[in-house]
Amino acid sequence: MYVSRTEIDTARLSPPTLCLALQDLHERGYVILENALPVSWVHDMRLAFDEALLKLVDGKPPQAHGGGSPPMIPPFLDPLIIEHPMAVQIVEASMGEGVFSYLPYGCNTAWPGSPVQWIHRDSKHLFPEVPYALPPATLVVNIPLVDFTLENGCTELWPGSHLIVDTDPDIISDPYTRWSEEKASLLPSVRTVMPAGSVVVRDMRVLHRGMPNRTNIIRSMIALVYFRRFHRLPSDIPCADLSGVWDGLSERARMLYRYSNCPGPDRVKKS
Ligand SMILES: O=C(O)CCC(=O)C(=O)O
Repeated sequence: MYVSRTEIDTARLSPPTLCLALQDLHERGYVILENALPVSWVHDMRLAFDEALLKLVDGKPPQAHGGGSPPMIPPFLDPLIIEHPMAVQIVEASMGEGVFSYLPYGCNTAWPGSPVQWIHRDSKHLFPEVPYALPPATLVVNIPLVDFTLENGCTELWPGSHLIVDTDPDIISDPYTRWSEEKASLLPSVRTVMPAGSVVVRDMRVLHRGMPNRTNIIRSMIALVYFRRFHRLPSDIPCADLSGVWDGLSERARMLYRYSNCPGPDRVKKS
């Protein structure tokens, strides 16, 4: 969707644009903000990523899809990547404040010569046992660093497929079975033809696949995963500092109480 000059300059979507973005995200399963990032920024970032990605494969590009992470140093920690204001605005409007992510983020890379991927979901339904789709619990933000075209393998998506529920948990638990191929065959798909520097927010349950890159350029796309807050403890629960006793707890206790033991910003009490 189109983002106005004013929205880009103020780094904030207007209420009507945000409303349309959320409608796309919830109905189609993704929203694309075209040209959200400055052309010169994208150009420089692409060069830095190409260099970092090539280092990860020792200068020998595999003819495959890859998911390497760049080192978490400048320029890869640029706020326009790790906290893109309009992406975060959409993510928070959809999943609530207090969403969280992790570093390093990834970079979906269709190396020249890469083949077609399996159709898959990146996340399951949070409650696969209920016969209806709930709002998203995980969203991915993608930033293509090159123009995405049919020739260089722009991603194929099945709009609306995040809403498909399947009451057989054995089938839905494996995204790489024929289940996804069969479901996708019932729906029309789209290709994400879009300019470099667009910002995509996608429900991770949407069926999708990487497509063949028939060019000699590296088709790179930044990928950051955001989680809904309820995967963590509510921030207003007072927690004991367990650092002195942590090592003496069982593995199961450490797993059960893993968020109690990190007195980071997430544990700061709300004033
Ligand atoms: O690189 C692509 O086009 C698709 C990436 C992908 O399959 C994924 O994000 O899970």
